[in-house]
Amino acid sequence: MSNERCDIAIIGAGPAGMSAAIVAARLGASVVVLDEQRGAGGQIYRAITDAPARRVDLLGPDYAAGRSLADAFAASGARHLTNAAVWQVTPEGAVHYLRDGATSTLQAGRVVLCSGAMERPFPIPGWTLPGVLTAGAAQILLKSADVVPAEPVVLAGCGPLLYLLGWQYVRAGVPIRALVDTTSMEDYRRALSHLGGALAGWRYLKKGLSLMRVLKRAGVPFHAGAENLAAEGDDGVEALRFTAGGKAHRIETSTLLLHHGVVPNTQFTWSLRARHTWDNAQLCWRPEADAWGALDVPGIHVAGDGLGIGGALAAAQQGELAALGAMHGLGRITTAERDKLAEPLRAALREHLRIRPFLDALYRPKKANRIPADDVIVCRCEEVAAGAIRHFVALGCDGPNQAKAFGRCGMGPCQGRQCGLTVTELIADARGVTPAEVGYYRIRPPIKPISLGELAGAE
Ligand SMILES: Cc1cc2nc3c(=O)[nH]c(=O)nc-3n(C[C@H](O)[C@@H](O)[C@H](O)COP(=O)(O)OP(=O)(O)OC[C@H]3O[C@@H](n4cnc5c(N)ncnc54)[C@H](O)[C@@H]3O)c2cc1C
Repeated sequence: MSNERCDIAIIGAGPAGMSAAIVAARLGASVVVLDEQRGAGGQIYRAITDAPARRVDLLGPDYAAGRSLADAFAASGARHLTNAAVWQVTPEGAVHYLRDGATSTLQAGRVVLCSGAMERPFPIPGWTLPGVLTAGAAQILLKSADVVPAEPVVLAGCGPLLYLLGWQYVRAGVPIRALVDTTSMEDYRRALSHLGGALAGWRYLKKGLSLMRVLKRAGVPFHAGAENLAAEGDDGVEALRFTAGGKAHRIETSTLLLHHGVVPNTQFTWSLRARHTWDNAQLCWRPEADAWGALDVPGIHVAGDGLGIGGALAAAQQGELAALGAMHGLGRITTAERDKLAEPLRAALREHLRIRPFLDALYRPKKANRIPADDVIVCRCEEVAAGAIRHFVALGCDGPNQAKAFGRCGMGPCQGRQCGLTVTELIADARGVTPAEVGYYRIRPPIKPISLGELAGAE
């Protein structure tokens, strides 16, 4: 097994990881950035370095803005290991990864986890039918391969990414049969109490409103306040059923794209046994970290959406702050240097985060779309339905780890990545306690699927 060494290993080449690498390399560190994607960019700027001009234009200015960051990253001197799926990070700073079918290890003085966000599970009846995807998955196909659905699609749920994809589809000429929005009057009322923050972050607000205007102008049918969502079909999705404005609706489609927000990808931080908090505003777990993104596991930092959802610009500031923290931890910059460099970053970070309470309140996913009815599959790998988990609770199952023992829930190849949040909330609801009391899966490596053959063939 190769044992390459570096000062700082960064997992993820999104805005947080690229920004962290640029700062650390500029300050003289040897930096290695590992990412399973074939190019830099992360989720927001996916495939930016080889996207043709036509696609960059179609995806819009926020996507195009990633080019200068990716160029600065490429020129930074940091080493970028593409197609490198990291399957374990240890508290001692060993980073194990799989690349071209072989495993290797990198030993780092400090590790900065910038592994970003993932889409929140949206477990409604029929969500496992072929033809039901997440909006993010559909956007990945568009960003990385120019692939879009040929048949009219239905977009359902809420949140900026759903409307952004709708906007991008309109520009790409993809027919949208309907946008079914779950945001209700109650959500608008709740969000109003955070209007101050929204006005301070008016640029984000303006951007969101202009996306909606384009969708409206394009004549996309819009259903507000949708409830009781269910995908219908036998071998594949045929229609979305829902109620809105007191009426039942059924819209036929062979492609249903669901989305109600993104949540931090906490698999690494859980596997490192870092402390986590249940965030009641964003309804998800977030790792506890100090102002430099340092976890309570010495030598490990976290930055970007993996720390809590703040968006790409906030992620970039957090990446830079984590790099300063890591360089200080390695004794490469003084406390005074670190604090001086951090000052403008903190001010910019505060600005970017001002809109969050408004967005979190407005797009708070509905309980019915997070905690499903008994017949809905929760753990897709092992096909465990919500009713089975409620039955486990009735038999004395306290939390996600016991659910594994009771019925293999969360035991499949994704190791609970897809079902973890739903299982926590479902058990909390069934027991009448808080998600914090229920806890999460005890995550163990491999974080990414790896075969025994690949493991045995380790260099
Ligand atoms: C599917 C999806 C699409 C999104 N699209 C947009 C968008 O178009 N516009 C927008 O404003 N926001 C978008 N977001 C939100 C997005 O998360 C941004 O806020 C921003 O990209 C966060 O930056 P980041 O650096 O924290 O993480 P990310 O940009 O998510 O980067 C994380 C990187 O870590 C890598 N990674 C994760 N785990 C591993 C591992 N085990 N091994 C190796 N590499 C790993 C990933 O490949 C990824 O490149 C999207 C989110 C998702 C989940």
